Amino acid sequence: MALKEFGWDDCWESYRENHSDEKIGRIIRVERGHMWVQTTTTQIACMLSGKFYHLASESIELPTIGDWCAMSEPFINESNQNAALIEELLPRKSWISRVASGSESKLQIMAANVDYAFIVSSSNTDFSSNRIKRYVLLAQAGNVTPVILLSKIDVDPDYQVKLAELQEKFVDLYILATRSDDRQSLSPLLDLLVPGKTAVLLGSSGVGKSTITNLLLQEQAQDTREVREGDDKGKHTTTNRQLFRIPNYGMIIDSPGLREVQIHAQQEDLDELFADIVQLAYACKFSDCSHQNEPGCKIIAALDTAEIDPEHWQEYLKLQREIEFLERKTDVYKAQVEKKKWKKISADHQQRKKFKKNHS
Ligand SMILES: Nc1nc2c(ncn2[C@@H]2O[C@H](COP(=O)(O)OP(=O)(O)OP(=O)(O)O)[C@@H](O)[C@H]2O)c(=O)[nH]1
Ligand SMILES: [Mg+2]
Ligand SMILES: [Zn+2]
Repeated sequence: MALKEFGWDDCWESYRENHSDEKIGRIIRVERGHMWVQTTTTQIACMLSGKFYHLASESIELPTIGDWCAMSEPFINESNQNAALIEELLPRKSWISRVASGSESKLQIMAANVDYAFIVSSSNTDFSSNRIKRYVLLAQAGNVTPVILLSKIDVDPDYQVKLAELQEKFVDLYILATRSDDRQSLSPLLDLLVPGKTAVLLGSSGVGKSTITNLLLQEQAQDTREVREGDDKGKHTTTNRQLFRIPNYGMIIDSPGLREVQIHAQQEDLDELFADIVQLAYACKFSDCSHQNEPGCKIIAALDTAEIDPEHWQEYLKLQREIEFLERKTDVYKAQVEKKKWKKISADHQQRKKFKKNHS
């Protein structure tokens, strides 16, 4: 099988000079720390080489689903399987990040080298276009094209209202209403998923990500489970991350549902949630007021007269610190990616110069 069928792109071509084809592969399954890599000839169980061990478990430098990597010579592991070590992580062209669980301030890469994020939200009482907005921003921040899927429309007679709201809010985005009893409702996704393209399914537990995976693959590849009665919450049925190739089309990654806290907020969301504070701050005497001790500060005044609740204000400050931290982290990561690209480009340039010199 050719690497291109798994999404290999010319941007990584220079790595093929350093590693033979059979030692390059894409991570297609991640389950409780175990990984499987697809190469041109086989799927192989992989462990991380020592150089990754000093990294913390939430590090963005750890290989993840969708990553391209270079491996060691294969060997036989303790369960008598063919195995290899992942020795090098190839630069990512795109990514989906989240806030690592149990931490407010660490970024983790959930999926790499994806072209589309299929943001799934079911058409029920839990529907929230603000949550969808967060996912959209998350995808765009990682160079991924967001596509919105309004799922389970068969159980919502009013789904057209939600669809209209989405179309109005996300004018430039592709939005699709889907139902699991009609596979045709998903066929526009296949038009996007031409061979070589990869999409990742994102959304809360129970919205139907694995159901969509199975419908696209036309087989029962992933388990699906009833949602909880009463509040429509899913049961975190999917626990692994897996990349599937759709025969004659591109690839789809199914992953566990995300908890809301793990989608990091952006400044705009904050402003929407704390419109009262934003409005007051706008009226402060100095436009760069820090709301600590400046004269003419409307926030201090409002706190004094209890017009705003101190807890509300503290919550705002806390979220703002968090957002600033995450934005800095994301910027650092982006800069690293750019630098790597730049290094590679200049290395290519040097090589070409050398080649010219030797052959002229
Ligand atoms: N009526 C209806 N039910 C659906 C639809 N899509 C999925 N379901 C049901 O919703 C439940 C949850 O679907 P899953 O595909 O397991 O959801 P998931 O997003 O993969 O959930 P996690 O793996 O927990 O993240 C299952 O019982 C599905 O049969 C739909 O379009 N209509
Ligand atoms: Mg699932
Ligand atoms: Zn102020």
